[in-house]
Amino acid sequence: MKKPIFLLLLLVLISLISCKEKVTEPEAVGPVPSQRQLAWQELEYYGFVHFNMNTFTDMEWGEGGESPKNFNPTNLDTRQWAKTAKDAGMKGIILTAKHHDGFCLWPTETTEHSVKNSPWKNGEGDVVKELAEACKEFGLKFGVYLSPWDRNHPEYAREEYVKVFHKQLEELLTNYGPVFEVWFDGANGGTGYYGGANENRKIDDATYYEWDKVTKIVRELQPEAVIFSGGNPDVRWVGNEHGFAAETNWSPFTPGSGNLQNGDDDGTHWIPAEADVSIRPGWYYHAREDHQVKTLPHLLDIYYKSVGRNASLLLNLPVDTRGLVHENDAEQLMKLRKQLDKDFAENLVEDANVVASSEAGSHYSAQKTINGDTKAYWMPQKETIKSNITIEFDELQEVNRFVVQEYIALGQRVKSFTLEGKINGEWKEIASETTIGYKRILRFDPVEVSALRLNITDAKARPLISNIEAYKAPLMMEAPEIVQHKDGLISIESYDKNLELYYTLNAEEPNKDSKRYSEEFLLQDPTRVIAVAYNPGTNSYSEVSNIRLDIPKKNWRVLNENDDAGKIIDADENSVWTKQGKLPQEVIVDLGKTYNLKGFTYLPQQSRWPQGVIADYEFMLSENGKQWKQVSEGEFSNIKNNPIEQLIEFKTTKARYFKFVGKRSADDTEVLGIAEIGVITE
Ligand code: FUL
Repeated sequence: MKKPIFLLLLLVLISLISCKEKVTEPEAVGPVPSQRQLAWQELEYYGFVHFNMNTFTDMEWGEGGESPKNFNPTNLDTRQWAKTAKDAGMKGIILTAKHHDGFCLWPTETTEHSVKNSPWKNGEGDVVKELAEACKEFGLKFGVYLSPWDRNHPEYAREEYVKVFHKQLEELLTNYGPVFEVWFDGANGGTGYYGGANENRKIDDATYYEWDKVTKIVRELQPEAVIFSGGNPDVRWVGNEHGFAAETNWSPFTPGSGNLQNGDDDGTHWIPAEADVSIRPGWYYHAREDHQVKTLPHLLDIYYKSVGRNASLLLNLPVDTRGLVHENDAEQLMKLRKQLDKDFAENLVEDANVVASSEAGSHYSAQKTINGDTKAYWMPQKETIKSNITIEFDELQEVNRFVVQEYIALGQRVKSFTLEGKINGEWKEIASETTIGYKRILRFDPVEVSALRLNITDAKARPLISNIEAYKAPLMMEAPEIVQHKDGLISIESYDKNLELYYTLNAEEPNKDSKRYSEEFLLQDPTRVIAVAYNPGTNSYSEVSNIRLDIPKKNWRVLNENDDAGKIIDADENSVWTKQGKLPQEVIVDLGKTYNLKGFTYLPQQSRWPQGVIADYEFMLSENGKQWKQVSEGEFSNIKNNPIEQLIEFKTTKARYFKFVGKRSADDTEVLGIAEIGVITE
C-alpha cells in the first residue's frame, strides 16, 4: 500500500512544480513594446507613396511657392495603387499627405495651398479620402505622412503655424478612418517660400512643434497608430535610405543616443527600426528614372536586410503624373513577391522533431517554436542563458534559410547566437550572429543536414523563442551579367553563385552543351556575347543576356584633358568625369590605332542627380588628330527623361581619333558630363 501512495504523492508534487512553471510568466527584461507596437511589428512589409506637388514639378523638395494649378493627374486611380500593393504582399500604404512644400492632398480648412485650388476634379477631389477608401476595399492599413516643415506657410517658424500643423494632423486623423502609422519627417532645411518672404527660417526641432501635444492628438484620435520619428516616437528611422538594417539591431533605444542603426543594448525605450527606401533612386516620380527601378536581386537584398534583421520594410512607390504606379515599378514588385513566395514555400521544420537543452515546463516546451503560434514560446530552465534547441529531420534536408523569432512582448533578450548543421554526422557552424528580436532571417549556402541546432550563446536573461522555420530557397534564376573590362577581359556573373554559366560567341543561344564559364577571358574584336545561367538541380535556364561588345578600351587615351578624364574610357559606368564651363566643350580620344568606325555611344551619369547630361552634341573623326571631319551632329532625344546609353550610327569612316563635343546640356547648365564613351567599329 505504501508504495502507490508514495508514487501518487510524487506525481502530485511533480505536477505542482510544473504547474507553477506553467502559470508564472517570466518577468520582462528592459523596455517592452506597447500593444500598438506589437501589432505594427507584425505588418513587416508595407508601402510608401510619394505623390504630391513634386510629382508635377519634377522635384524632390519643392520650395513652397508652386502654384496649386500644377497639381493635375490625368488618370488618378488609388485603387490601382492599393491593388498593386496588395498583390505585392504589402500590408498597408502610407501617403505623403503633405510634403515639405506644404501642398495638402486633402481639402484642408487650414490653408488654400491644397487640392481644392487645383484643376484636378475642379478642386472637388480628395486624394487622402480616395486612398483611405481604396485601402479599406483591399484590406490594407492606411497611414499618413505629414511634414512638420512647411515651406509654403507664411507663419512657419512662428507660433501661429504650430496651431496649423496640429489642426492638419487632427483633420487627417479624424476624417479618414483608422490610421496605423503617422509619419513625421525630420527634415528642416531652412529656406523656403513662406508666403512670399523667400527667406531662411530656423526652428528648434525639439521644442517648436510641441511634440507632447502632437502625441496627445495622435493618442486621442488614433490610439492604435504608431508614431514614426518626431518627439515621442514609437518607431525609429533605421538611419539610412537604402532599406538596410544593421545585423545587430536592438529595438530598445535611448532617444538622443544617435544609434539609429543598431539601437541600444541597454536602451531606455522600446523604439524599433523601420527601413524606408524607394524602389527608384528618387522618392518622387521622375520620368528620367524609368530605367532605374531596382532589380530583383537588389529588392530581395533589401527585404532580407530589413525584415530579416528585426526591422520593418517601408518600400516607396513614386506614383507618376498620371496618378498611377508605373508599370516598371509594378513589374519589379511582383517579381519580388514571386521570389519571396518561392523562398518561403515549404517550411521544413513543420514535421521535424524539436528538442531543447532544457525546458521550463511543458508550457514552455521546445514544441512551441514550431506550433505556428507566435504567442507561445520555448523557455529554458531558470538561470540558464546558454541553451540550445535542436531540430531533427526525418530525412536529410537541404537548407539555406533559417528564420528565428523572439517573444518580444517580454523584451528583446538574445545578444548572440549560432546556427549549426549536422553534416555527415558532425556538427558544423553555419552562422554566428548577434541579435534576433522580432524576426531574424539568415541566408547561407545550401547545406545538407540531418539536424539543425540553434545555440543561444548570450542573452540578457533566459531566451524566449517563439518561432523557428527553415527553408530551401531555390536558386535565383536571373539572367547573368556580362561585363567588359578596360583591358578587354570579359566576366560573366550570376546573382546566385551556385549556378552554372554557359556562353556563346557565335550569336547562337547558349545551353549546357555550350562553353561553360569558369574565369575571365579576353576579347580583342567586336563580338556578340550571349550568356545563360543553368540550374542542374532543376534542369532549368535563366533568361539570356545578349550584348555586342566592341573593341576594348585598353590602349585608348584622352588627349586634351587631365588624367581624370580617363574616367570616360575606363569601362566603369560609376566613375564619371565632369567639366564645368560654358558649353560647347569637347574631349578628344586617341584609339591607339586606325579603325573603320560606324558609330559611337554616350552614357551620361547614372546617379540620382546627374550633372552635365548632354542633349545636343557633335561627333568628329580624324586619321591624324589634325584634320577633323564631322560625322554626326544632333540631339539625344528624350535624354533628360531617359538618360540611358545613347547609340548613334553614321557612315563608316576610317579614323584613329574622335572628338565628342557637348553643345548643350539637358538642363541648360554649363557642364559637360560623361560616365562612359565608346565607339562602334565595323
Ligand atoms: C526624407 C525627405 O526629406 C524625403 O523627401 C523623403 O520624404 C524621405 C522619405 O524622407 O527625410
